[in-house]
Amino acid sequence: MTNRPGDREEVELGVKTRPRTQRPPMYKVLLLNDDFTPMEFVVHVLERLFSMNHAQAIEIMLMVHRKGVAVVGVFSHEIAETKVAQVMELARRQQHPLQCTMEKE
Ligand code: TYC
Repeated sequence: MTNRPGDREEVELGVKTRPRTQRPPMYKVLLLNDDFTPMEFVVHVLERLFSMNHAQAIEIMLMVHRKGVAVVGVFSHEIAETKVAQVMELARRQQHPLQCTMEKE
């Protein structure tokens, strides 16, 4: 027979235990606009580090250029940190002031 609320067994066992699967928090990687980094360099970064095709990379670069910021990907904490570091390193090497950050989704 099935238990009804208030039945002895359910009272003893307590509220139904639902197994919870823990999903790791995800992090947005954000690219910030500035007045100096060349558009072609930003497109190159998006293609190389964020696996975008040329058309997608241009579209996202222009979104950053117009709006000031855009999400360029969502990753686990470790991958997001690596992406941010890679963007900053490529920019630093070319002496561009491009900024990239991450935030919890
Ligand atoms: N605003 C830059 C320019 O006019 C282009 C640019 C786009 C820079 C996106 C940074 O994240 C950026 N050359």
